[in-house]
Amino acid sequence: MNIGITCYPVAGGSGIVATELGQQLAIREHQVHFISYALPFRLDRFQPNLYFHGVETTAYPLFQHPPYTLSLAAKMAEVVCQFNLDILHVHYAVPHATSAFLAKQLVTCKLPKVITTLHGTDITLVGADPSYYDITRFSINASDGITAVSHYLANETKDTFRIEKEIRVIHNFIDGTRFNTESTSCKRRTFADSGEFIIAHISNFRAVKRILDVIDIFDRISKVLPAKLLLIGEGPDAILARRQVNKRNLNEKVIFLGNQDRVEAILPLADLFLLPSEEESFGLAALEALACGVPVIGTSGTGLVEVVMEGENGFLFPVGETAAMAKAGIDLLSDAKELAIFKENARKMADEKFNADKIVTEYEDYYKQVLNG
Ligand code: GMT
Repeated sequence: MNIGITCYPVAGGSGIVATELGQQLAIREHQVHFISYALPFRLDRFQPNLYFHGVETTAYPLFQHPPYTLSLAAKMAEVVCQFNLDILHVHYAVPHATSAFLAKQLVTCKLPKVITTLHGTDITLVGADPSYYDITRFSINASDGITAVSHYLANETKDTFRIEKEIRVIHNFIDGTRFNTESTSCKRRTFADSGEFIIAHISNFRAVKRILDVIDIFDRISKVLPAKLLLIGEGPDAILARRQVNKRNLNEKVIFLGNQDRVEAILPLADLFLLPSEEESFGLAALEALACGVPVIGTSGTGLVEVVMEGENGFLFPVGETAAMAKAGIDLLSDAKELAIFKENARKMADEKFNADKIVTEYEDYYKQVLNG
């Protein structure tokens, strides 16, 4: 198939899933065309069957913000006809599904099928904002196919946007050749002294990730057990995190690593991963941790329930229950036998349920269904 993929090119779950899907589809000999304003994060090496088309926007004194949605639609239409695309697969509804709808009105060649993959905040935060609600609902409904990364998100979308069409659930996936218990050449001593546990968190440091909860959980754990906290990622709340670390005198114990494009080189060193988000449609970062053999503590009532198996490879608690999260972390880290079982379960489950082969086949099958529909 000839497939166009649009995503946000920056570090973040939706862009990572889109990029890795494109790379896997190219391995399966589909022709994959990325259309975005910059080369996606993790699309960092040449690969046969994979192409990138940059979207240019023009500044003009009248524009407070150049209208990217329009430039993207025009570029999509151009690439559709030039490369005979069968499918335009857009990741993150706002504004990509709208651009794809516009592109379909523009093309003068064979019409592509538009598939929109919903990732999370495009529904729960941005799309639900009154200023975007109607256009997001319209654009989702106008898509030929809709997928969501969890049952939790599919249900949220149906409830919030009153969508009656089928929303196919296709979970996030993991390339086990990259993310595994041996995917690092780093030594534990790079970050921690002998006898210290390593606890990790990865996110875009937005409010939804509740970074202060991450620090509070770690603070409680580190009062009982020797431990270091690795904070990976950047974002608006990084400054809050630094202030909180200072305030709690945790400077010696917390290491800010910023954005990292090879998190698989760090994750296998960790003993525990924290993701106490307010909302999490799936939790790709948690899956990456599990694949590297790291148990997860996160929030219940989110899509994490589809990733973390309570009492087997992690624990989930209601949002904000940091004392209970810390206690679960302390109990697990204090029991070497149990911790080893959780680590093994984590790796095994990630590999069995969310391996790239299985999930990419689900996308391929869905493409075929939409093309024939
Ligand atoms: O986690 C983020 O805020 C980034 C966001 C994105 O769209 O880039 O991630 C969302 O998509 C990921 C990939 O499908 C999911 O695994 C994350 O759970 C989801 N984030 C939220 O729902 C907060």
